[in-house]
Amino acid sequence: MNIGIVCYPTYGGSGVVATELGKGLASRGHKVHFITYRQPTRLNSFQQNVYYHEVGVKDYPLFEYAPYDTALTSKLVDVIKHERLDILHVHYAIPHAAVAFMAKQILRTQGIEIPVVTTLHGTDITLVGSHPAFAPVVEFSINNSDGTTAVSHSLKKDTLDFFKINKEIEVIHNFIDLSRFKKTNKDHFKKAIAPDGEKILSHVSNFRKVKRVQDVLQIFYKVRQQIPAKLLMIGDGPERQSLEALCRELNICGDVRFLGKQDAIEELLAVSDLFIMPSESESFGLAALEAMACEVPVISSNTGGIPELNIHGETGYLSNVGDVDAMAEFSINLLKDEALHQKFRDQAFAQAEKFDIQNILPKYEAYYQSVMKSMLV
Ligand code: GMT
Repeated sequence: MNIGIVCYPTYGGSGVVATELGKGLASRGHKVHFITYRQPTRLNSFQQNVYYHEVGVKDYPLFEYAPYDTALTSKLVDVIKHERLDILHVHYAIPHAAVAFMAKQILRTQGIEIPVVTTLHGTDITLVGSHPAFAPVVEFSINNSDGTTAVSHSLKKDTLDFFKINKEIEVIHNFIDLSRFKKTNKDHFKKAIAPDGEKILSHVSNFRKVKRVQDVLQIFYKVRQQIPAKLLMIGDGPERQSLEALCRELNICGDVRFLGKQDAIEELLAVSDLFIMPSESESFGLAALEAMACEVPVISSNTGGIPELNIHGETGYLSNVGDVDAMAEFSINLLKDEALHQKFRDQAFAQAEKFDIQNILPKYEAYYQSVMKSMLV
C-alpha cells in the first residue's frame, strides 16, 4: 500500500505511535509518506520506503495566527494526488481529522477518492476535544472519517459517551518495539546514578498538569524516607519549574535528577526499579508500556486505559488518582521484597509482549484493507 501519515512531530505519545507505525509498515514493504511541519522526532535515520513531506506555512503580516490547517490541507492534496496514495491515516483528531476531510472534498472535485482513517489518542477527546472550542468539529470529523480507531477501550467509551458518533470505532492498542525496548546490562550507568545501590524510580512525560508530576515527587519523598532511592525525571514541560520548587521544599533535590528530553529512554529504563505514572487522565500510557518492556513494574493511577495495560498485583499496582499514600506504600512493599519485585519484573515483561509491534502491525493493515474495501461498495 501507499500510505500517508499525518501526526504531530513532537515528543508526545501520538507522534511516537504514528512514527513507529509508519516505520513498521515501511519495513513490511509499504511505501509510507509522513506529512508534518517538522521531521518527527523518531524519524531520524534513513529507511527504505519512508518519505517525508514538510508542511511550510506562509507568513503574512495580516495573520496573527499562521493558517497551518490551510497549509496542511494544500500539502495533503498535493501529496495524495502526485504520490498516488491509497489511504491517509491521521493521528490526533485536532486539527488533522478536519483537515483530512477538507482535503478529501477538494480531491473529490478532481475525481480522486482517498480513504481517511483517524486515530484518536486521548487528549484530543478527553481534555482538548471535548472543549466547546473544538467539540463540534471533532464530532463532525470523526463521523466523516472512513474509519476511526482508538488506542484503548476506555478511550472508545469516552468518545461514545461524549460525542454523538454514528460510526464504529475500532480499538487498536499502542504497541512496542521489543528489539529496542528491552532490559540490557547497564551496570556502569546504574553505578553512576546510584553509587550506593539505591533503588531507582523513574518517570517519563511531557510534564503537563494531566500527568500529576507533583505526585511523583510526593511518592518519591515517602519512599525515600524508608528506602535509599534516586528519582529520574525524564522529559520536560510546563510544570518543570514548580517541580523544582517542590524538590527544594521537600529537601530531596540531591536525589532527584531532571534529565530533560532524552532519546535513549530504554537505557534509563534499563537501570530503573520502578516506573511511576500517577496521571489524572491517560488513554493508554505508552510510557508505562515502554517501562514494562524493560522489565520495570509500574505504580500508576487507575484512570482511563491504564488498567488495560498495568495489571494490579501482577505487573504493578493501581491506585485512585491522587492517592499518593497508597502509591508510596505499594512502591515500598515491592522494593523491600526482592523475590516479589523480580516476579513483577517478569510479569511486566510478559504483559508487554502482548503489545509487540509485530502483533499490532497486521491489525492496522487489515483495518486499512477493510476501510478501502468498504469504499468500493
Ligand atoms: O500524554 C501524552 O504524553 C501525549 C499524548 C499525545 O497525544 O501525544 O499521549 C496520548 O497518546 C498516547 C499514544 O496513543 C497514549 O499512550 C497516552 O496515554 C495519551 N495521553 C493521554 O491520554 C493523557
